[in-house]
Amino acid sequence: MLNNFPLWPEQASTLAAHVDALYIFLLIVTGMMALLVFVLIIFFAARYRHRPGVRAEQIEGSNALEIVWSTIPFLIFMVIFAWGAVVYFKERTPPADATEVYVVAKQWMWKVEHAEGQREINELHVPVGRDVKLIMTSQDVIHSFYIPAFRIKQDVLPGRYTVEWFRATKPGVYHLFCAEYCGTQHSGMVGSIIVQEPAQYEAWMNGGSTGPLSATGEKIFAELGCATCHRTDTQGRGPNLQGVFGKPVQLEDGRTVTADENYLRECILDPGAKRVKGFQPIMPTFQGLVTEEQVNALVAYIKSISLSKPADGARTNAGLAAPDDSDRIDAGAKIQAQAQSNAQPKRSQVQ
Ligand SMILES: [Cu+2]
Repeated sequence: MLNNFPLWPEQASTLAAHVDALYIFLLIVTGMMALLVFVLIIFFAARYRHRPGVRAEQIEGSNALEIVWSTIPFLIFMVIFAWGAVVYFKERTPPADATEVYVVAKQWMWKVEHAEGQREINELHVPVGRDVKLIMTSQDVIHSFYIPAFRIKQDVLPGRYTVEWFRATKPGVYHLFCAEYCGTQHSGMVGSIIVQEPAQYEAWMNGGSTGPLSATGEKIFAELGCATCHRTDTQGRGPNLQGVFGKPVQLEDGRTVTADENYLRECILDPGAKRVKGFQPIMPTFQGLVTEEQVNALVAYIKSISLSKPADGARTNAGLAAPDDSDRIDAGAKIQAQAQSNAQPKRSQVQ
């Protein structure tokens, strides 16, 4: 009987139990408070009811009572706050080694692309027991990627990436909903999360792929001519992109930003916004020239040339961060010097 009348969705991710525990705690606390209020209303109504010949008398306040009924709720609220913060940070912090999947939302479908190149629409295949990080954007309006059984939901915005992650704990097929009203067919913007045993998943993954997303990105990088400026030596007119991902980048305006997915994306679509120190504003925007999927592929490619050896990742990050940056800045200075020295002979030739 109770199986046919579930109170909440199945718990199918490592986060689900944490969210449910907090939710049940909130239900118990608020339920007990509501009960207390109702009991006191009935008790006081009976105890202090109007009686013939008895007059109401003024009751002075009680400091002890006020301290008690302020302190206890305060402590309960602080427990809710701290517990909620712990669950929130768990949900908001994808593990560093999570498998990355790109999601593009549009009216009214979900387009999914795996790092290995597999593409899906309104479906997402994932293996059980592996951390999966979704890097999501929208090509039109705001959507929201909601998997009730995993207890995760994240808005998907046009013009930037948002991220959510999960680790599925049970094979099965779970609902995917758009949870942000996004137009007439919003209610039809649904899909399935298909959680498979690792062997099954590998078999699915090996069928009909178009090649790794990063290889697609490399092809686009070449086709768009990016490589003519973003050279892998120090002679390029644009920054060398090898090893850039995840590192701090010094900007022309003095700020330092981290080269994450959103930064790379912004550099492709609005190159002037956060220009790297030492480089000229010569890069054209690719806004309107590349699709969201192509931007994802380019970002995946730039990441792949930064993180090619995950095993050495920590050492590379620590050891090369500073030299990389200074190389890039040196390169910029060299280019400026070159530009000046190039300009000189040209002028003399003209004369
Ligand atoms: Cu939607």
